[in-house]
Amino acid sequence: MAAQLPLDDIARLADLHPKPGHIRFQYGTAGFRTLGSVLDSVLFRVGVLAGLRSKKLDGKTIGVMVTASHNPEPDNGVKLVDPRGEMLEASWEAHATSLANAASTEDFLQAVDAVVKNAKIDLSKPAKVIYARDTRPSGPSLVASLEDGLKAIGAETRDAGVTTTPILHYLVRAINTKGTSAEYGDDSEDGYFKKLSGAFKQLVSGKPALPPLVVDCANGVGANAVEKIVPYLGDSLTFIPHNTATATPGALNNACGADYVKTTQKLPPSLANELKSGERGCSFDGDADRLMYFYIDARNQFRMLDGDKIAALVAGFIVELVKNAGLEEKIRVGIVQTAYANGSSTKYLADRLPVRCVPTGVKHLHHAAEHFNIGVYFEANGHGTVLFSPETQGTLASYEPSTPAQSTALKHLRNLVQLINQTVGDALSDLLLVETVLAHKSYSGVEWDSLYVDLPNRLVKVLVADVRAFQTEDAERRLVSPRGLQGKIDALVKRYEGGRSFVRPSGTEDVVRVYAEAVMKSQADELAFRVAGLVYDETGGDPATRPKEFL
Ligand code: 16G
Ligand code: MG
Repeated sequence: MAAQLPLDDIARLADLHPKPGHIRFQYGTAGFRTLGSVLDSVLFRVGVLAGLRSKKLDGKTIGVMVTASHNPEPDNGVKLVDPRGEMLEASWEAHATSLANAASTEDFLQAVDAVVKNAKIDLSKPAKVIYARDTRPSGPSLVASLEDGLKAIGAETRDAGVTTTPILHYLVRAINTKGTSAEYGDDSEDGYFKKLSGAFKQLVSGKPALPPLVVDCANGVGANAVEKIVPYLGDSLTFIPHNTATATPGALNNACGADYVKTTQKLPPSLANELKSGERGCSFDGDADRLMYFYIDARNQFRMLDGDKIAALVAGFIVELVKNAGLEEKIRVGIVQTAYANGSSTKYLADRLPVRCVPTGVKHLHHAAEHFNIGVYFEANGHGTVLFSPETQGTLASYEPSTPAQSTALKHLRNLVQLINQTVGDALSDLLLVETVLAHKSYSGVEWDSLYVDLPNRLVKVLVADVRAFQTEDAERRLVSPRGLQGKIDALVKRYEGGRSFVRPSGTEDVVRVYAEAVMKSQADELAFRVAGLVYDETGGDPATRPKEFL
């Protein structure tokens, strides 16, 4: 007889985690994310779902990360990690949403049964799940709810404790590739730190050490990772960690971290006296999968080096190594960006490399990057990584260089494969990557920044009656609905020199986002607010209550 669902166990435990009545949950770009205090039932159900996902994939280990990234401390969230360490396959997002919204235990059992049938899951397969959480106060109780769900479905579990999102992704891939030719590393934090630091030390060996690097840890779990990697790095790189108060209530992501830097385009106030003219620093977000750099220029002004600048720096370096290794005929390097990429970065990169634009969200960038031999992807917000296709890794492993210069470049490329966390954006791995390039090029922030000059830009959010009325095409660069609105935006944009603007519904908040750039800052601001005004008027906003800044 085919294996059955343990309905009694599921029902008994599900009763302990009832769904709050009036909330509708949605597995979106960032998994489930909302106030931590209302997520108990969601975590239980995600536990059951993770077990089913593992069974579906023949007992491969699935990851579950409990985090709300750069959101404020009262928020929390959860997302699943597929066996190769990548985001949950998109077709399962609907299963997650349907389980999360079942109104009662009985409805939940039916929803589980429907997923089993719909996804044709063989229940006799084992279920294996590894989970972790960030430093949020709501984490422990949410993990307990998750554990109940995993117990209900009979999963074999491993608790990775408090760690960063990218370390959890690394562990998932390391576990699932153990003993295969694609072995990713030892499946422990120690394995991760050894892999990254080992490659970094080789890459910078013989280069003069860079000045110490200020790291803003957002008062989040990245602080732990930074502290732990220090002994592995030895004197190859020195950190000056800041915002490491992971136990201080309310400190997480508060006036610090990568999202603060990107959205305010300012230095976190806590670093005000830490950086002198010419010095560089960087910020992680709350779960350490985003990285923003910055420096103080000769006029004592803060200068931001965002994901686009990181992409330009890193892609340039990799292209040069591929060429120096004599592999440019064999290995095609490409870039993936979103509509948020600064227009100057797109121009700079497109003059040198193939560039693709995709919708916002890591899964879109990641999949597009897989189509290149080496795919570099970064969102402007600092989330990104570099993917080396399996064939390219094979080429790098077997290639016989014919000159000493080729041999050196090849060695660097092989070390980059080890240094870069290819499962997902990783602030720590990306930091080491940036430092590698700076060391090789003897760049300070100034030279790096001068690769191209950012166009001034502005991001605005608009509260509208119904976010779902906004639909886009062309990688979110154009609106198809509400009908007629795009035409008006086009007409407005034409009036601004170097103008570009787009409107898209957020995947993580109930708002519409408006981005604009232009040659002058005042013009970028004006364009953003004018477009926001159009959005507001078009969609049933009462002109009398129209926010004043929308001109
Ligand atoms: C999430 C995404 C990030 C994206 C952001 C957009 C992942 C892991 N993270 O944080 O890539 O830039 O959402 O948010 O996919 P928005 O839709 O609210 O603008
Ligand atoms: Mg994050």
